[in-house]
Amino acid sequence: MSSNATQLSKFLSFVLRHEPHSIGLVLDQQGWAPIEEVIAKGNAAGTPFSRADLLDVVATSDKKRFSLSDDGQRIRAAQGHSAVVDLGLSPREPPGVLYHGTATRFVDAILLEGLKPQARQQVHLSVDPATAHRVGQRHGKPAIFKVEAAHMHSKGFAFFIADNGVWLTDRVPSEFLVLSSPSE
Ligand code: HQG
Repeated sequence: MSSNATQLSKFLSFVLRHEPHSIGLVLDQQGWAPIEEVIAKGNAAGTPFSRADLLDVVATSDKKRFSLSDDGQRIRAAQGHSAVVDLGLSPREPPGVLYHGTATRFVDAILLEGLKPQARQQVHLSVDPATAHRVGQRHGKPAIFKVEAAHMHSKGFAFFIADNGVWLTDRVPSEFLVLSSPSE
């Protein structure tokens, strides 16, 4: 991704996940916004980009961060929201184990309190430890938790899969967490 595309991706993440009002945008209940409106309001707010630029970011996003509606008229962030949205995802049976990457400085608190969504709407979980490692690195020295997802599911916790394959759940109590050893 070019540096311009990276900047546009960050801008779109900011408005579609966190602060749509910062450019006068209103997301619908499921987090969608009309593409034309995102372009017009983004440009008016000082971030110049075209429809082609936006579609390029959607197509090349390494984590498939953005989804287009079936009619191609609307865009939303696949996950990561702090804005209150209901993505309308159906509960799904998770794999036996999922992974959560964090930073070592959060480990003690997580072992005590479990995983909480913090500023986001849900806890984000990865299907493999390598992805969790990359997520954790964003915060500092990475630490990886195994999440006993199937066990949680059997106890009635709901899991969802975002459009880009990231698993979501409301919280993970610490009894379902196992800290991975660094060699794993
Ligand atoms: C931690 C990125 C202390 C949690 C990624 C994490 C993901 C606690 C941090 C998506 C805690 C929140 C989300 C507790 C959780 N005490 N710390 N009880 N419970 N935490 O960024 O999962 O690149 O909101 O471990 O790839 O890191 O932006 O969540 O370290 O999919 O597209 O609190 O964002 O995608 O951090 O990342 P975040 P996350 P993008």
